[in-house]
Amino acid sequence: MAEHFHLNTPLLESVSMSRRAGTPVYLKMENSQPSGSFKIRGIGHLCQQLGTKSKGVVCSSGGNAGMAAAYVARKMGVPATIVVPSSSPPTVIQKLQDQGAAVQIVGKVWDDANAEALRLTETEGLTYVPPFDHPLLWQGHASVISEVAASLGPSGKPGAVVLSVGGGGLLCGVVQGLKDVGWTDVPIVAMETVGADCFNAAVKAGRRVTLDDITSEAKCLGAKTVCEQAFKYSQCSELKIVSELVTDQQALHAVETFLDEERVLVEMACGAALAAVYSGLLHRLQDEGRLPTPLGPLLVIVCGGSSVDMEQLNNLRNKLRT
Ligand code: PLV
Repeated sequence: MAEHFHLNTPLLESVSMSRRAGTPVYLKMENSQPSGSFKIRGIGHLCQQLGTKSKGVVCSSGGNAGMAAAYVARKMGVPATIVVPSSSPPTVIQKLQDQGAAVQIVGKVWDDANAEALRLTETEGLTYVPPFDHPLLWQGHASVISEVAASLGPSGKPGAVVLSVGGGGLLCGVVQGLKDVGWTDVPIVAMETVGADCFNAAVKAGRRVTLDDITSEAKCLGAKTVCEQAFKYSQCSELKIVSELVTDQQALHAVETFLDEERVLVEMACGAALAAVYSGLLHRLQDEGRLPTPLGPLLVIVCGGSSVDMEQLNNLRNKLRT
């Protein structure tokens, strides 16, 4: 069996984003993972630790965790059941089936699908693969930072890391990675969209809160409650985590600009992070003294995502531009 399932992804310097940000911008291209997103790092690691003798895995997902679980299960020769909410576009369901997974569509948002996955764990004896809330996932995701450290070399420490937050698994993994390489003083800009903002809501309330609904089109950020570890990190004085929101329009604009300038199509979930650069948010954070000026090289985790194609992009344009 392969040592791990993920790839060491390219770290690209973006000239056009650097010009906008006023500092070198490095893109960690997680869109080029075999499953289309960073999720394979954590899920590959978790499945290797838990799933080898499993009679099957079950994963609840907004789409991308499911893609990673289906890919890994196929490689391990283990059956996979992926439970997705009805918000998942048909293209994702098709891609999951192409990976050999059995797909169940349950409920309106990820939380509903997750309840069904947990039920199947009990009734069918399947191994539960959580999409964001497990220490083994975070340990797997942490490799994204050790790769960056290896690529940038000893003098290449980032000035800040920009990433997207759904349930908080990527955030926890990046914090873990920063700890592993001794970069805990590097600020993290944690991006969400308005309407898929469970981390921002928790930071504002000073406690974890459960959103009433997911109203953003960034469905893969659509967990109603952030995981406890992500909230704990937000309260930790040794870390600097800046939680920020963009609108769906700003996230879509970022997806379109990224496609134009970098020739790569990513999901709205990823557009949220890219919008930190394209919307001018970083400059505002610097003006407010919440990020240093000058800022060192900016590391943007291009988390990727498979829930997008030209048709989906056109649908989003029509929906968000009316
Ligand atoms: N998506 C999860 C959770 O959905 C999933 O099941 O696929 N960027 C992309 C492209 C993602 O797919 C996700 C999570 C994130 C960012 C956020 O990662 P997280 O959940 O670890 O904070 C409900």
